[in-house]
Amino acid sequence: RPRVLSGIQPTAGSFHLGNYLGAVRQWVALQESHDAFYMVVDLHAITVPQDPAELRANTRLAVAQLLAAGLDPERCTLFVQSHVPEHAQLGWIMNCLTGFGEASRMTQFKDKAAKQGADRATVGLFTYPVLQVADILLYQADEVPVGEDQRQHIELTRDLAERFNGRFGDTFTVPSPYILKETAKIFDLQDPSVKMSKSASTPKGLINLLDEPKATAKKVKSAVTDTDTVIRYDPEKKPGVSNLLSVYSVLTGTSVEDLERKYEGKGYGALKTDLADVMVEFVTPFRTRTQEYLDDPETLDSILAKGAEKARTVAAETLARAYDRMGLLPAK
Ligand code: AQP
Repeated sequence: RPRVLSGIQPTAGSFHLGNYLGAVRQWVALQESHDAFYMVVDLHAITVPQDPAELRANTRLAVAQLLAAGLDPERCTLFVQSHVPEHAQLGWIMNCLTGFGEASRMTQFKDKAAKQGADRATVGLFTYPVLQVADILLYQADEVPVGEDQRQHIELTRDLAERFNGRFGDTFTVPSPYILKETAKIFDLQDPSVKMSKSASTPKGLINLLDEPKATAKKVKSAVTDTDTVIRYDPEKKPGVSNLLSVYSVLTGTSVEDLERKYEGKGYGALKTDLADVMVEFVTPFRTRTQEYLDDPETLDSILAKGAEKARTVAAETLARAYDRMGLLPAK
């Protein structure tokens, strides 16, 4: 079985629709066909200021949401990044192979640093893409299911894997991104020229899966479209409508062409009302299931303990090989 690995940050509390459609949904599907490793990346969450109690609560909440979304601990390895110390250890090795200029070109860092302000952005934020490289290479992942915004980081991962292999001998699998075209980038409902994002979206443009379903329906109904009236998929000319069609299509398993036919001659209001219903039907049981997992912290912790143990077995073996290849003297 080919191996997949991916992670999600516990920063925001609720996952948003972009996280779910761009990444988590694929994770659920891939656990059937792949040897799957999925983690909550708490070490990435501390690259920006955070509150300790909130981080702890949000880490559990992220795990509960992953289970509610359909991850099955019998079919995948689900763990918390900081429970596997090899991430930080291989992260350092990768830092030592990354050029300063190379790291400076990461657009996500530039965006996030700009938001923090130049003086407040940390070195951790600067090197977080390199930690992500280590996250992936530790598990010898073949594929990495992510949204489009992560493509540059997967490219960096490939470059560093090849660099290490070239210098020290074959050690790491060179991974490929697994990005589905339809859901690669879900856009802000109020500004369909930018991606839906926890930090950049306006509250009205961001669908948090754990929000009150009624509030979610309202956001869908007030999504920005255009002054035309035709319901047609055309991301260039009609980004708002196209975004709604993509979401609708994926959540219901109906092709975009079928949706275009269904709404021929109908107005945007009809599309939005129906999509609002689809969203409510999706988020209502998701919220209930998330709460059920949160109410049972012992089960959650035992899932994470087993996950960390399985993850460490693989990670420790890779790290030992990398240390050895680089010439670090083994401890006796
Ligand atoms: N709008 C999106 N469309 C498709 N995929 C998306 N992802 C995020 N936003 C979209 C994917 O979700 C996964 C987990 O993301 P993360 O935990 O790394 O969070 P993030 O990417 O930092 O999420 P945000 O909301 O985009 O945060 P900020 O505002 O901090 O930049 C990833 O696979 C990501 O591609």
